[in-house]
Amino acid sequence: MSRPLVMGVVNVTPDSFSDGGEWFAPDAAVAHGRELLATGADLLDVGGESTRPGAERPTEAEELRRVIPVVTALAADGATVSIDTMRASVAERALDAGASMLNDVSGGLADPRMAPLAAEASVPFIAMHWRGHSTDMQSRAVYDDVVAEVCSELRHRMDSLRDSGIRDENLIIDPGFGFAKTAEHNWSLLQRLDEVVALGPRVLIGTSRKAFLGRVGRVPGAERAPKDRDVATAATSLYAALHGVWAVRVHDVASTVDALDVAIALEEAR
Ligand code: PMM
Repeated sequence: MSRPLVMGVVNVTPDSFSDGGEWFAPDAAVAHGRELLATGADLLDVGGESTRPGAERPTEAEELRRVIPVVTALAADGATVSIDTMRASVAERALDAGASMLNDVSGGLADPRMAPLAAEASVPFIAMHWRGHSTDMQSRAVYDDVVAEVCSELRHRMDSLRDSGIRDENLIIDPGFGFAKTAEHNWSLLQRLDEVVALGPRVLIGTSRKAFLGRVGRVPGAERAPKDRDVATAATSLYAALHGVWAVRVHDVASTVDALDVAIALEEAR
């Protein structure tokens, strides 16, 4: 087993479900990114658009205003910065500001200029399984076999991204926990993560603080608040490590680093 990388989330948004508003001021976001690095993050993912179900999109100008100063400062510190955006224009400006990785939750579907940009820039590109924008994505959470369908849709996406010129070594895939998925879909995807890993490219997962983890062990209707889901998130990080993922995207880096240290200790005891 190799230890997955830990990607720390820096949301520069007023309305993310997990930490909405908390790091909205650029200085607060930069300080938060530095804290995540100090607690063991290998990479930072800076995003300016909330993708919680039902969220409205910010304008391009607003998204740029949110993320560019934060990317600039963290990259200047020497951090490996990924930009979480569906807009090629934002991705391009973030690369100019020092980002070295693209994270597109639409896998290049939302903006036809994204894949050519990623190919031209020749940087790692995270392509997540996606069926549509957050405003109505939960109506698309309809599957006969969620794992088979997510894998098949990711395979098509990978073919299309390769056709756009993205090289295999730069391709990273993500099954997209919570995006057009119910809690049951998320559990099936986690339980059959091996099938996603078997697709070939490196895999990143983002289960952090998502609603399905808020319900685990609770009676129906009683949910943990997003901030009380970090222990459950760390458990999924350990599970994902044992199933061969390349990286986990988390809000609370310290708890996931502890869980991964357990995975490493187990490996060393073999
Ligand atoms: N989840 C969110 C945002 N960006 N990116 C990837 N690659 N995978 C995810 O699962 C993912 C993502 C939503 O969570 P947040 O905005 O509260 O961090």
